[in-house]
Formats: sequence, C-alpha cells, structure tokens
Amino acid sequence: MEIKVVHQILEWNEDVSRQVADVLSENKVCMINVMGSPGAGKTSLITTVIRQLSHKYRIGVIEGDIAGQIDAEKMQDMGIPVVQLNTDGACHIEAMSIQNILESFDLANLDVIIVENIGNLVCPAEFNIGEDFRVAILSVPEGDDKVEKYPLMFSETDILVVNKFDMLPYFDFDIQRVFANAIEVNPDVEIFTLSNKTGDGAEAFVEALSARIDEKIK
Ligand SMILES: Nc1nc2c(ncn2[C@@H]2O[C@H](COP(=O)(O)OP(=O)(O)O)[C@@H](O)[C@H]2O)c(=O)[nH]1
Ligand SMILES: [Mg+2]
Ligand SMILES: [Zn+2]
Repeated sequence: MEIKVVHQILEWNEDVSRQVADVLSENKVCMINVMGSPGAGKTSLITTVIRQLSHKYRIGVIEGDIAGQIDAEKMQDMGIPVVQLNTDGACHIEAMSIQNILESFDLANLDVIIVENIGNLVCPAEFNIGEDFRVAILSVPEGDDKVEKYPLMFSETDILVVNKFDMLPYFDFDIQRVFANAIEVNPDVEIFTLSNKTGDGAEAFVEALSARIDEKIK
C-alpha cells in the first residue's frame, strides 16, 4: 500500500485550490497572488494598483500576515473591501484559508481580489491558492542574487517586479543578472522595474496587469 506523508498537505491544497478557482471563475473574479520578502513592497505595490485601477475594476484585498492588521487598515482607509488573514505563525497562505475567506466577499460585485501573501521568499511559492496569476516582488536592497538563491519563487511566477528601482544608485545591484537568472528559470516571465516611491515604471506594470485581468473577466 502506498504510504503518503509529506505530500498529503500539498495534494489536499491542490484540490482545494481548484475548488477556489472554480468559484472565482463562476463569479468572473480574477485573483492575483502577490509574493515577496518582508519589506519588498507588496503593500506599496497593491496600493499603487488600487490607485490606478479602482476606477476600472471593483477590487478586494486579502491581507496575509502572521499577526496584526496594519496593512489591512491601509486598504480599508482606501475604501477597499478587505479581509485580514492571520496565519498565527504559519509562513505561507494555503488554499483552505482563501476558501473560507471568499464567503466574506460579495463576489458578484467584485472583479479582482488581490492577495498579499506572507512575507517570505520560500514556501508561499509551493502553495497554489486558486489564483489566476502570480506577481513576485524582488526589491533592489535585497540583492541581485535572490533569483539564484530562491529559484522556485521566480520560476513559478507569471510577473516579476523589481521594486525600489529608485535605490539602484545606492546598491551594487546588477539588473542584467536578475533578468538573465529570471529568464533562465522562467522563459515566459514578464519583468518590470518599478519604483512605488517615484511612480517610475508603474504604468507599464499596471497596463500588463490590466490586460491579464481583462483576459479573465471579459
Ligand atoms: N525607496 C523606496 N521605498 C519603497 C518602495 N516601495 C516600498 N518602499 C518602502 O519599503 C517599506 C516596505 O514596504 P511595504 O509595501 O510595506 O512592504 P511589504 O512588507 O512587502 O508589504 C516601506 O517603508 C515602503 O515605504 C520603492 O519603490 N522605493
Ligand atoms: Mg505588507
Ligand atoms: Zn510556509
């Protein structure tokens, strides 16, 4: 008899993530899974997207954090429906949590749900949560070797945002190395350099995001 131990959680997660994806499709809602290290700029990027796209789409947010609700409060202040998911120590979000949370949203009146995953470059990449696509953020101060060191995060993403590009002059950060490493592990990845501080590069990223959203909901 086959003995399943380690993979059981991942297989169960896959089943539930398919159920979540079905519910989202039935309701024509596009879900985006935003991942990256603590401080990479996930919340800032989501805020940028909300500012630029909330006239076009009805957006909701799920804020994943180990504890607290600091980021969720920022979303609420922008008038966005938000649910805070506290993982109480767990370092990634699983599909089961998303499935439970979806009941809190009025899905018929939403076009997009943006999920801010737990700040972590490792295991969030292993767990599908029913998303339509992923955005991985790497920020300049983290260093240009991170794609090589954490390949799964970058091989499994659809979009890579290199954030805090305004800080490039202050760091020995070789953007060509990041491009080369990312394309090596993920030939189809779309890459954007961007600063949430100055707004440089945000327009191209938001346009690409919008095209992917339209593909799902139109
Ligand atoms: N200079 C600069 N700072 C940024 C940028 N994006 C985010 N930050 C700052 O980085 C810190 C962490 O950002 P936050 O969005 O909270 O990161 P998160 O932990 O990934 O959600 C905050 O102080 C932001 O103001 C950027 O493009 N340039
Ligand atoms: Mg955050
Ligand atoms: Zn984890």
